[in-house]
Amino acid sequence: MRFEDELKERVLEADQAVRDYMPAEATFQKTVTDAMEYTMYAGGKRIRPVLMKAVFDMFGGNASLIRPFMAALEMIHTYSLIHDDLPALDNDDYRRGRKTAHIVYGEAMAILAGDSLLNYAYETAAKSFSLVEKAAPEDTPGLLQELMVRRRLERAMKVLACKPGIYGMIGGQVADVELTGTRLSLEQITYIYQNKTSALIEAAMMIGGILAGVEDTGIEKLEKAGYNIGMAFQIQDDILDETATFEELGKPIHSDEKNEKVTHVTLYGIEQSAKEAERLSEEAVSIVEGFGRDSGFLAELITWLIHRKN
Ligand code: GRG
Repeated sequence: MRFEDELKERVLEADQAVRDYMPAEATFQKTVTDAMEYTMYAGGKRIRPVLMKAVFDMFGGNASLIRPFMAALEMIHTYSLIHDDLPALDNDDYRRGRKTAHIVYGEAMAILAGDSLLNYAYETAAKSFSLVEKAAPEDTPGLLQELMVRRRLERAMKVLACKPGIYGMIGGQVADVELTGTRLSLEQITYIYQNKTSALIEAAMMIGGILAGVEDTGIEKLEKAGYNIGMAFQIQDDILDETATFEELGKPIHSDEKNEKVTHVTLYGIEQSAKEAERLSEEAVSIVEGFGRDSGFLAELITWLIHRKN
């Protein structure tokens, strides 16, 4: 299948996992579930769950246990975007081609919608435990196998809890906020990108591998590949902020300049930054190819990410 067609199919698959696990009912909390859906269904690229599933498939994972994790990671990512756009942070009016959640629902509801997505992500991932007995027969032929699957779920939960936290995405965001307006060093930029952006991509790669039964040294390699992909992804994000149009991005351009943010592009210029994104991305491709599995789609996806236009 052509890469573009497979990507479309896989984005639909990720989107369906998200839709299947979003809250189905609401009474007095309906405004907040509306605000959650408003941003969730605004047309994000679904890169993180697509990466997770691509790794899982590469290692021959074959159970539905991954679907709650795909949905959960996209919920965490979407919460971070809603909060990132708030007046106290980037104060952006547009995201994913639409007015941001706080513009439409007000600041209080946007804060609560972000909080709700974060909590609901863990409610969702925890549902995977009740799927163990219903999982594909080859995953549960006996008690020992069932214990092994539960152990994988526990490890995946741990990654899902740590990577978005203070030693991951939040840590990066704290440094980003505190250092805004200062002349950043490469070390500071690397810390911010590694945590703010790579942490969730590392989580996607690691959870895909853990649920497919990859051993510890393999998970370390997947984490490293996720680091590289995230760094390259963020550098491309910086480049697009300078070179793309509002229509392409679905959000304001030159927002880094507006927010006085020093980026990789500020330090090195577009050409050098593009070269660095390419280097990081090529290294990630060679890590996934090194597993000796059918890495065709995953390798093309990693390369596509640094040539994307939004
Ligand atoms: C808890 C107050 C509070 C804030 C958390 C952690 C955080 C805010 C924000 C980080 C969010 C951020 C802007 C990360 C940068 C990563 C990045 C380039 C995100 C955009 O990801 P895409 O391009 O977005 O995958 P789509 O819309 O396609 O899903």
